[in-house]
Amino acid sequence: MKPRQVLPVLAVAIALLCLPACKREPSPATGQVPRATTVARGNESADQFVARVNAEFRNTYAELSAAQWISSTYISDDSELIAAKANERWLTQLNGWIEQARQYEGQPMSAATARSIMLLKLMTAMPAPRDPQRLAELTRIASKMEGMYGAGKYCSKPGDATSCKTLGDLEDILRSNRDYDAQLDAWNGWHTIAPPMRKDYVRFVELVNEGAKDMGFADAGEVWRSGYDMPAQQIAAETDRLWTQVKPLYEQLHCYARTKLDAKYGKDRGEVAGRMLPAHLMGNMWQQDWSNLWDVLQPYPGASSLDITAALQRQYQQNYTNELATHATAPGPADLVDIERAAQLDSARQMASRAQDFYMSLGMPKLPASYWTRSQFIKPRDRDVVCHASAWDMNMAGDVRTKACMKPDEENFTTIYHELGHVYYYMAYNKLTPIFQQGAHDGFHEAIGDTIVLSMTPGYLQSVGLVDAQPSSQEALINAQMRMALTKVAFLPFGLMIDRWRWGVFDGSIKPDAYNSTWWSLKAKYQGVAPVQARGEDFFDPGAKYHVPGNTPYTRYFLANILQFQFYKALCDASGYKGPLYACSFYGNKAAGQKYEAMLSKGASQPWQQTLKQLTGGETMDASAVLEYFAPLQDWLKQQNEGQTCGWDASAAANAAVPAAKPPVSGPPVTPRVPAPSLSAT
Ligand code: X8Z
Ligand code: ZN
Repeated sequence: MKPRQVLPVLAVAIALLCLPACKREPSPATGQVPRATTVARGNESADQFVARVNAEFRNTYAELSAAQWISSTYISDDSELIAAKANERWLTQLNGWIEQARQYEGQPMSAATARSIMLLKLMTAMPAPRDPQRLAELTRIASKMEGMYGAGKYCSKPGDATSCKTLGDLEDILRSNRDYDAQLDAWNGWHTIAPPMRKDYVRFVELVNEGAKDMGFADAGEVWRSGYDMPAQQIAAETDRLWTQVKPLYEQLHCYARTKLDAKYGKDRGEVAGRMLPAHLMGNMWQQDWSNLWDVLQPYPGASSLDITAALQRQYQQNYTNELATHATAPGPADLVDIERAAQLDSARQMASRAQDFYMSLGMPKLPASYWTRSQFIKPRDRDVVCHASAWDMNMAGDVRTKACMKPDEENFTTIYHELGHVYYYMAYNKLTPIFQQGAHDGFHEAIGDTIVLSMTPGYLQSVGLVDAQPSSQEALINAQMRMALTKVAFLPFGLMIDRWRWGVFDGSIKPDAYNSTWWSLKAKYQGVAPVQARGEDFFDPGAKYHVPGNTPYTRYFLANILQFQFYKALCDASGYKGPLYACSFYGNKAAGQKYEAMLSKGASQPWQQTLKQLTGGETMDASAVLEYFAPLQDWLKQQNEGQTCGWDASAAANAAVPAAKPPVSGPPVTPRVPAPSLSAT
């Protein structure tokens, strides 16, 4: 349910497919939170049953969202407990509905009712055991792992809190420090947060598998694969097919990046055994987005300037100056901290506002006033929070929010466009019955905002004052294409490998004693990246990626990275655009906006194939629009790579990673947990 899937956080517990929430309504007679004990009514028809489930769902949703929001934006033992309990009630209630639905198998019912019953079983990414003790254990572990990730810190001097760095601090190093050892220390440091989760994760897998079996699935991975309006086994083949389409493009990009890293660091350090890319040198903790390596990988320095980060930082400086000017007297040190934070918040809101402007230019509504007051835009300074960006529908009735720890840089800028895609989806389908308040499939949800990001062409960026007028040269085109490819193409194999790992973990083909080595074998196979030092089973590197402890399925992002090009092409067509695909921006085009809104408002009320057809004319996910978009870059990369042996030998690093190595001793954060907020403090 939701708190919508988009939100990872909640997803933890809640469902995976997002559900929307409803407005907070008075609970049943006592006015207390319902105890998830909904009972089947003897003579209820299937249609009546679904109507009741929708009403009950709406009734309990807001409480669950609120508990999850608090635990993500105020990590403490108490908020963790409250979230686990709320989730326990929700999953108990969901199990009850699923059980009650069995009586309608094979009975006549409307198509909408049949679809609703089918979706019920897929409503959570965390299928819970029927056994109440084990269900409660599951929700406790889920909340705990999410809290561990959110509060994770690397303390280079154990016991000295001043030496501790958050994920954001460590990502800053990977983003902008090109020193080999500094990057390695940041990368190793973040990965120290995960080994303490390993035991919990093993138990978590046992418990969700039990829940899946209770529902009649083989394992939790099968539940995840069943959400695509096709037989579960077919989605693996579909993703393989799509990957085969785009793999040659990725291999060319990989080859080019390796040449550049060799030139920068020397062949002995710019690559690792098997001609793979060193995990800590890609500008990103998980090597899923290489755009931070722009300084190393930019094809034609000086041919055009697409330095959006620099422009955002200039805006931030201006905000700082403005905030400073509001002080009549000379500010003291505490004032300066306040001023800095006020300027950060100004920048974050400006970025969100710029994103809103794009959606509004398509004819979509303004975000509600509560969005601006209730969202978390920047990292609070007094407590741990889950910084991983997410979008929330708190009540299925207009209380929509984003939660992020924004900084003024390009990645955060595009991320807020992504998050607002979720938010506009919520708002568009809020009028549907609660069970249908989900994406057509989860990849659709992830693709909405990214489609807008594809429309952020150099021309658009110039029109909003973020870059200067762009020359229309071949060099400028290749620069623009490379900028997009470092995000979109680099991501593809990562988008695939995470669930290749989890599907194997859930079906038992990857056993706990091979969690880490298999993780790296898959990283090698799909991404062609490898660690520079052995990562044995003392590590738990999957736990260092949010979606693993957060239990958010990941195939959605792979599918989204393909689908968004299909959506983009369809919207460009709808806008009447005629030129090459990569140059299209449908900013300001109401015809495109109407078509998009029509798709969003369908939610999950019909099979996604139908929804896709209404937008694009086709019923199949297909990567040819990706290839069409990047055709100039692919030609250019082939020329650049001429004479190189492209590709890599994945077995080389898998072997290298086998010997166990001791993790560094830095240990979990030494900072104590903050106390829970006082109830009267709101
Ligand atoms: O998790 C996200 C979003 C929230 S749905 C920030 N993304 C994936 C990730 O960060 O790993 C967007 C891109 C892929
Ligand atoms: Zn998302």
